[in-house]
Amino acid sequence: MIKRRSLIRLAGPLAAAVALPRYAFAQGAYKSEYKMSTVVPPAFAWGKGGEIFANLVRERTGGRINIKQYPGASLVQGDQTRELTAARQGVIDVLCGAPINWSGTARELAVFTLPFLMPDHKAWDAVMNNSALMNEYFDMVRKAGAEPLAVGETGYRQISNSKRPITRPEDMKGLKVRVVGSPMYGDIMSAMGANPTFMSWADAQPALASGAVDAQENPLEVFLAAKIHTLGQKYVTKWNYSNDILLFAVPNQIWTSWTPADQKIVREAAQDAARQQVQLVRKLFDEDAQRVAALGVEVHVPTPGEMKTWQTETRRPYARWKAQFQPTFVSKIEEVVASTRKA
Ligand code: X2X
Repeated sequence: MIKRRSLIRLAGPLAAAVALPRYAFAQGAYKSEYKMSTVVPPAFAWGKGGEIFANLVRERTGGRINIKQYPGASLVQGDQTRELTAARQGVIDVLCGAPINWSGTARELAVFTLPFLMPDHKAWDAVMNNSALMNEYFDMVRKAGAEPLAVGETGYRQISNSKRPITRPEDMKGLKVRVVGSPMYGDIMSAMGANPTFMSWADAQPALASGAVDAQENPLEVFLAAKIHTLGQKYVTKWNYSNDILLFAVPNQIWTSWTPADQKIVREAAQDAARQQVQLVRKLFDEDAQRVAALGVEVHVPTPGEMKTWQTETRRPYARWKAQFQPTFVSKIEEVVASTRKA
């Protein structure tokens, strides 16, 4: 098959030369289906964000842009760390994911997950609503090969385990903790004396069930939706140590194939979906400790003193990873967060 898209790419400069609107050519390139990857399905708030987005786009384009959701990162055989690479290669057409998963491909995009960087939603909102900051971040996304459309929230990540309540750093010693494919999360767990093991979300659940690992960290809405308590996880500590954005983005080669009018529709749909998704996550966050406790899980909410200890424990990996991301950008985030502490 002759690649229609490569013909169109050739036609692009020609079209510009004869002053024809480029989209007259691009329009022919529309696919019958745009494949969107999400790690979790719509039963989870962040999978739901993807579903809302796809539905809005379908409605508002009259079906011209038909986004189909593939949960379980199934387009990359469950290996969520390959999502961004697959998007660059044309295997994934739409991203609705947590950049922490793409640390191996575009490390700097995971900057928001630095430990205890944004201690609460007040800090989080101040950062996300700071347009200068977010424009700078969006430029990093563009450099990584995708057009950023909107950001939602995957949620504050909490530790759970099968062995004992975690209230002090000593309690972490020797615990085998499953983490996602982010070396930073591995460093954080090692700094606390635990033994991190990297595995995908698909592999994590059997590993918890068999006892191959003792612990995991995820937002409690994920803990609830995936029924992690049935996998022997009896203790939860709600320490809000890290929170990632949910990034809605479209790889450049797909983005530029759409008309400006459709780009606008898609961007607005992503923004609307992100807003709804954040509302969902926040509502769940407010109730999650109670709901998890109702399942017979022991939930510990750290005291302010305990929170200070956790922050001290993660100071070293924080400094190391701040240097690995873009340190000046991190400093700007820190300033915005600090301004919310005074108010
Ligand atoms: O794999 C995980 O832990 C999950 C679902 O939270 C992510 O995709 C980062």
